[in-house]
Amino acid sequence: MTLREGPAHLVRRHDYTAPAFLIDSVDLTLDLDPAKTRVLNRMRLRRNPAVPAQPLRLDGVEINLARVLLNGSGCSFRIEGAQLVLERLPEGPEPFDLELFSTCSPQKNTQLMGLYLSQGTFFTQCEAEGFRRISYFLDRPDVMARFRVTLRADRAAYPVLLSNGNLVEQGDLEGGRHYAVWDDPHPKPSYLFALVAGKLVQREQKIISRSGKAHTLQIYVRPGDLDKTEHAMNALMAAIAWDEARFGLPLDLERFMIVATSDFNMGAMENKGLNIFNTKYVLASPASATDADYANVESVVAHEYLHNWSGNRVTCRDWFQLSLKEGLTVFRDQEFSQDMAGSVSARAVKRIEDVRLLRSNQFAEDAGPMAHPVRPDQYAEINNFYTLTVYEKGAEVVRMMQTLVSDAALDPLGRAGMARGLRLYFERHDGQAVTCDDFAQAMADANPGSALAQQLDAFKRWYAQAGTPRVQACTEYDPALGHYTLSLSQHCPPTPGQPHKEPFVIPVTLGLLGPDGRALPLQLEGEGQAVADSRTLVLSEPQQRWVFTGLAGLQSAPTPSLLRGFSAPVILQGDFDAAHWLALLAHDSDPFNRWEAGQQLLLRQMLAALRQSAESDGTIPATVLDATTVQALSAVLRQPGLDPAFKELLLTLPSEAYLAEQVQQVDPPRIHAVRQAVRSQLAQALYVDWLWAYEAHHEPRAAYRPDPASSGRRALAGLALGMLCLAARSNGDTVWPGRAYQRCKDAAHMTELQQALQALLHSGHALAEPALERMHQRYRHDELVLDKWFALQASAPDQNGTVLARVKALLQHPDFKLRNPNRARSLIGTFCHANPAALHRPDGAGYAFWRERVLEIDAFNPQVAARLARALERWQPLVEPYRSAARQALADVARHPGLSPDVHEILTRALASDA
Ligand code: B3K
Ligand code: ZN
Repeated sequence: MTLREGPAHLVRRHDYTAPAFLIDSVDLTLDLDPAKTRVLNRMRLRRNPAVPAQPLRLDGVEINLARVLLNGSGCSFRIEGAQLVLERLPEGPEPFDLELFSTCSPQKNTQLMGLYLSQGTFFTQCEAEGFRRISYFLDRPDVMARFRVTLRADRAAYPVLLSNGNLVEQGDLEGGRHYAVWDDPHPKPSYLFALVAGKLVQREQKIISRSGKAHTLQIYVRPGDLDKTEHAMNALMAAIAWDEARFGLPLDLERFMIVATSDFNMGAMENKGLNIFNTKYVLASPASATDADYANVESVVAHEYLHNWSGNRVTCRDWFQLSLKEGLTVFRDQEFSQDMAGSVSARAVKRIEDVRLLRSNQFAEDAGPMAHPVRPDQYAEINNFYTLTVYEKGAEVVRMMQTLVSDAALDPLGRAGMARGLRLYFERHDGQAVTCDDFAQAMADANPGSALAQQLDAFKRWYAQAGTPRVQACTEYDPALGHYTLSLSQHCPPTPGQPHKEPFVIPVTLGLLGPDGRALPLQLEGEGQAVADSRTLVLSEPQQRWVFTGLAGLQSAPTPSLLRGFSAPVILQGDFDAAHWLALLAHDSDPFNRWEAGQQLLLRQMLAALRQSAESDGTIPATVLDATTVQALSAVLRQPGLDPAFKELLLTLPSEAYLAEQVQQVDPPRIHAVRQAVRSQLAQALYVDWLWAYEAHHEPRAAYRPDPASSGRRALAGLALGMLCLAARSNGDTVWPGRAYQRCKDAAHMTELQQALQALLHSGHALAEPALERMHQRYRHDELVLDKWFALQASAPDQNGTVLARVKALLQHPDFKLRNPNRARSLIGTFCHANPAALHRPDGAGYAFWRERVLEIDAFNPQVAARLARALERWQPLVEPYRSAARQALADVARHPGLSPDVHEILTRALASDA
């Protein structure tokens, strides 16, 4: 493999050393110009007394250095690779001044790291290592400095000039230019630096916080987008109030700004006081955003805001500690969204959605060549480690801590313990750059005597060991004694570089159901009385046994409801039959496990059909689900008093990605066919139920509101419409497709339009074509809707291999823009990541397409390319001919000269798993 920047250099966690120099203050002046931006960087530095004397090494990439002054005079320096090295510096502990003058070219910046242009506006992205593309710096998170920033630019072209902190001065300059000076009172690492300059308009909101302080909140967007910012502003206000109410963490800035850009590598960025967002997570109007978009805006706005404490006030010592801020902040945004949702059932819906993502995608990551611990041990390119493991599994680790510091009797949600832990963490470490160990220690120290404090070292294996643990459950019942024995054992499969694992500390929340479905009191051997009817056991040995007593009189074994609320990120295994899952589906008081029971019933039978098809001539049985399951699902659908959003989740089949994770031999088109067969079966078998569900939940004239109850009704109506169109395909009905088409034409909002169009596309109806055409006509000026338009086509079910041809044709569409990450992801990313049956083709044409796009994108944006490269990393469990063809495609890309370190790292890992 040949690399653009020489041999890949691995950064290792154990090599960490403290910085030899510290930066007290930075005074930056930027003369903004698209072709050549001039940067004057005046720093006050001093030696770190804790570190032996050594030269100063500043990082810098693709910048032209013109001048270096030490305490105002010229000095000797040298450039060594991507570092500016200064040897002869004052020896004492006193601070000294360094002045660097350099230029960079924002208009040539296609990788969208550092300072770049998006539609004529300047933006920055500095996390993880983008600041070094603006000026030479100690570009590492444990160097925190006070920033003062002067921006100068042409007034007409860039009327708005923003940076972190407070605006302290502004005015005109000669030649039609103007300037603004921003001062950030909070010391921060360079990755939190930001600037924006361009033609923007803003929505402003003044608020008074609980403590009586006044703050100004602003959301900056392009002219014309202002009417789409109300939802984001509401979310921001809610997040501010929530963090103060739940954790006592107030907004520490007079001014808090969000700016939207349509060219962004990821979702959003938590720069201090100046969050920069992908438009996708700011803009929302009923006509252009779906319910899912509204929910995402709310949670991403909250996530970035919540970073203001978890990430900015206390940051990471080094990038291996990324989950310190990301896992914790995902946990916090999940809790925020749950609290916003309100009802027990709406909270459960959010939890189920989060777990669904974790299990279908993070578990896959943990089982593949990119498997890494929540705190990785090494990386070539840190941008490759902004992963589901660091984010979502990291959040589960924090959630388990919450469970393990709770006093179940007094505080079943564990909130008090968590709040104590966070309070101590922020008290202890405010203003510091720390490690995951520091976080766990604060949680334990704030909760002495808790299960976490007792087993802290063992618990921390969750940070160190990759892979998804399996928990095997065995049960036994002695009716004569009324004793119920639960044995749990654990093991975790090997992952790259980690052949053997130590046992994890696994909280298992559980309940027992009696034959009538009622919860049984839980009394363990040795306890004087039953404690509760739901409690948490802690599995920390390879194998453990618990005996529940006091069940005398119970003739048959209770039904165990294990891992309630998904109390740990593990795979639960056990010899549970259909009756077990049917009992939980009908009676479990834990909504998560009730949903899980439905999924397990579906999964078992889908996997059986898959096996049967693979072992026979390949035909897929038309009837996959047995009558009992169909009946049980019908009962759930019809059950009064059950939340429609919950019903929709329960009746949605396990995803193709999740099914693929359950088998050793993955045949993506076959998995797709089985899933389609089950959808058709349910469409027909529950036809009258779907009719009822649609009529009862569809609200054509209701004003759009994004709350969970309304969106839940819409979700169920949308599922029903999809099923009715699918049933129409078998029974020759034209009424429902006609109705769906009509919905597309006069949809009251984007959720309805998208659902109706999806119903046509996923039932393979010809009316999908004119509907798509209309959608394009109506929305051709709305970037975010165009993204949906491309994505809808890239994710359509493959009929005779036509999707690839369509996707290729769409690459030539005048609205397709490869350089815009959102657009590239909507077409190419969707096809490669979210349409497995279309990507994995016997002729290998899907892989050829993947290979060409990875190379094409890598030439200008390695981060986006590396993400796309991951679409084939799980080639190993594929059946032939896919397996060999996918491996060949990976090897072909790897052979290509001039790969970015980003893509190189992904390919090296993927091919290293070639056993
Ligand atoms: N911290 C940023 C992610 C930066 C990604 C850099 N490749 C957004 C977030 O997690 O809040
Ligand atoms: Zn984050």
